Amino acid sequence: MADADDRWQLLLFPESASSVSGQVDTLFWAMVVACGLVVALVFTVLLVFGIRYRRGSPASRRGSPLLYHNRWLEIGWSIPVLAAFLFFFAWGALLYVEILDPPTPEDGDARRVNVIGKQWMWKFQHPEGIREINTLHVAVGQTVRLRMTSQDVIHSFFVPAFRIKQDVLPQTYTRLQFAPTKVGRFDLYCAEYCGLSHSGMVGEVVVMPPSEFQDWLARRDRPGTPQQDGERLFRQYGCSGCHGEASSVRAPDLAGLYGKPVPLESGGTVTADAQYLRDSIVFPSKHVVAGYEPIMPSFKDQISEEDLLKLTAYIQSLTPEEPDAP
Ligand code: HEC
Ligand SMILES: [Cu+2]
Repeated sequence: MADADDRWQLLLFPESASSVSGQVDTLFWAMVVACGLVVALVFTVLLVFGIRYRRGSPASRRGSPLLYHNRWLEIGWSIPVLAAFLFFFAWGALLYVEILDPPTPEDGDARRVNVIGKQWMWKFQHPEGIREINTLHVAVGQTVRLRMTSQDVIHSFFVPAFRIKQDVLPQTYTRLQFAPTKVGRFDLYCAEYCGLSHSGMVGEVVVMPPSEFQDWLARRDRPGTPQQDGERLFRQYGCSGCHGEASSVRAPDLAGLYGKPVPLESGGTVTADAQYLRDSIVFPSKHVVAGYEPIMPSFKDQISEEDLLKLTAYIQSLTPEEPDAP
């Protein structure tokens, strides 16, 4: 019976277990209170007038002239309402930016975990190379940065206890980060209807004390870090044939590229973030680097999402000490 009670508690109001969940809850309750006040006002007036002017009541219905328009009354109710909405908008926007803001060095080292959603599971790869399906192990207090993409349709990564949710899209890298503040197991859902077994696309985030997490890491096989695998793939797919130092083809040097602005042949510049690197491989003609011929072949449908994430991680690692851009 206790279990059933816990379940209800969880569904109605999940516990608060990340560095931002308290702030999200404060905003939520402030909105509930604001809406509650409006409801109370409307129903009080409704009730008072309903009773006062009920059929047969002796209350006077004449005396004051009929009022069709009163400018001050209209300004008086529209401006405060506008101000209230803008207040909640600003509060929500600031909090949203804070949740997505990259962690600063004071936050300590963030762990980069790659996430791939597919019908109907979550696949994770840790920076050490360890893979997991539907379960993500992390250490309490450490910021975790997810780089997420989908292998098929749109999914959404949702951990109610952390108050974080982000769409996971095909052909696109989205990101999400969190710093868990409590040890425990927390539900992970797909929050975007994604086909027949959408409701089965669930998992959990297991938050461990740091020392236990280190033990957990140590017990796992390490098939190779994403960077190491990416370096191998870079040769395997023939990228090094053009981008390598010994190449006779004129192709840009990828060292030092990540996070920098890239001038384009079409004019303008783009920042070489993870999404740009992915696009460069899958849709090379989308952004042609200024001063180069568009000779790079498209690798669309030839490289799996896992391998694209590894190639991206490898190219990213060619830029040392770059602040952890998206
Ligand atoms: C046939 C030669 C060739 C091959 C093979 C090739 N590239 Fe390229 N690549 C180019 C050229 C030329 C450009 C610059 C023109 C452009 O942007 O399309 C380029 C651009 C890029 C860029 C953007 C560089 C910048 O400075 O902004 C990235 C990233 C990249 N390639 C990665 C790869 C990866 C990863 C592979 C292997 C999967 C690969 N390339 C295979 C020739 C090649
Ligand atoms: Cu899904």
